[in-house]
Amino acid sequence: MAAQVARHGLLMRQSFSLASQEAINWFPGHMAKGLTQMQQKLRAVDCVVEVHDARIPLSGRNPLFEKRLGLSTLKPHLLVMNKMDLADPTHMQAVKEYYDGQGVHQVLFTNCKEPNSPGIKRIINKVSRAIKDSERYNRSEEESYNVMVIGIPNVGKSSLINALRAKHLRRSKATRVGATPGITQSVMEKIKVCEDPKVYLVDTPGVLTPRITDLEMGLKLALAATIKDHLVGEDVIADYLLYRLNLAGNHKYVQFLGLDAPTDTIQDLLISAALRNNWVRNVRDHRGLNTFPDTLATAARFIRAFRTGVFGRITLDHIP
Ligand SMILES: Nc1nc2c(ncn2[C@@H]2O[C@H](COP(=O)(O)OP(=O)(O)OP(=O)(O)O)[C@@H](O)[C@H]2O)c(=O)[nH]1
Ligand SMILES: [Mg+2]
Repeated sequence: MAAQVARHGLLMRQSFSLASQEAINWFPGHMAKGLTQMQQKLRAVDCVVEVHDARIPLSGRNPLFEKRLGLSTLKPHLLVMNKMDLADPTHMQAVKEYYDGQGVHQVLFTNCKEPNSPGIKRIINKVSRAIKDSERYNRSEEESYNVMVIGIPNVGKSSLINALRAKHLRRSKATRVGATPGITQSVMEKIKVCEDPKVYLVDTPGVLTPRITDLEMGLKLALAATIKDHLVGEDVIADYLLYRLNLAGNHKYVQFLGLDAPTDTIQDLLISAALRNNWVRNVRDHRGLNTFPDTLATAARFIRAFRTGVFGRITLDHIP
């Protein structure tokens, strides 16, 4: 057992470690194909909007975008931190300053669940400005903009397109959205989202870095649901979540799961919560019906609670 330390009234581990240090490899065919399609479409694009998850503002942005799509150099580029409703609002300014220092000057925070929220309202303006300010802008004949929306899986690229369309055209969903990563599987046809100016958005599949070797970054990406859960394991993701909540002194899970007290041991938490809430599995064998605590389903519930904001607005990255 690693050394423990008292924190917020709980004796807990000092750092998070895993028995297996294997890199996460998730780069299915549709991602490789998608990236090639994006490259091919790039010529017809006036601006690239990169969507990322505001809970992990620094972790997991795909370096392949810079390499293959030449983000900041080839096209005007806007970085949208989505799901701001789930992220700690006190970090927003620090994130903007961090990216400003990195040469990314256009950073916007959005909540796609609210098409009338301030971030969504500002996007079309920002896009038009970025295109007009770019050196390559020398067209006078045509006043329509083509924008490609890119990003890692499940950050809300398709939701952003639908939110803009709802806001500016009062039209319903045009592209499919889902709670698990890998919903959009190929580069789509352009979708009109605004009439004046005429703005068309191209939806693309989420593309993850092919090999995630940084363990903690992989866990943050998994907790934010950008990687399929089973690739990391619900029990491992739940353990990392528990570690992060305890580290922050956030013990809201005690009430949510019906526990007696905080704990830093995931198996204790899962078994107690499963029994308290009757999240059990019945298995019949030669002795009759046996009831087991369903720890995997409990882990999934615990993770889902984080993802829906039950434990509050939490940013997982440390902003320098
Ligand atoms: N809380 C919250 N949820 C959001 C927001 N934007 C999108 N979502 C949810 O996030 C999930 C993923 O949304 P999508 O729009 O499908 O994400 P995507 O980036 O297109 O995903 P892929 O196509 O799989 O790469 C869905 O369950 C959305 O409802 C947001 O601003 N806040
Ligand atoms: Mg999508």
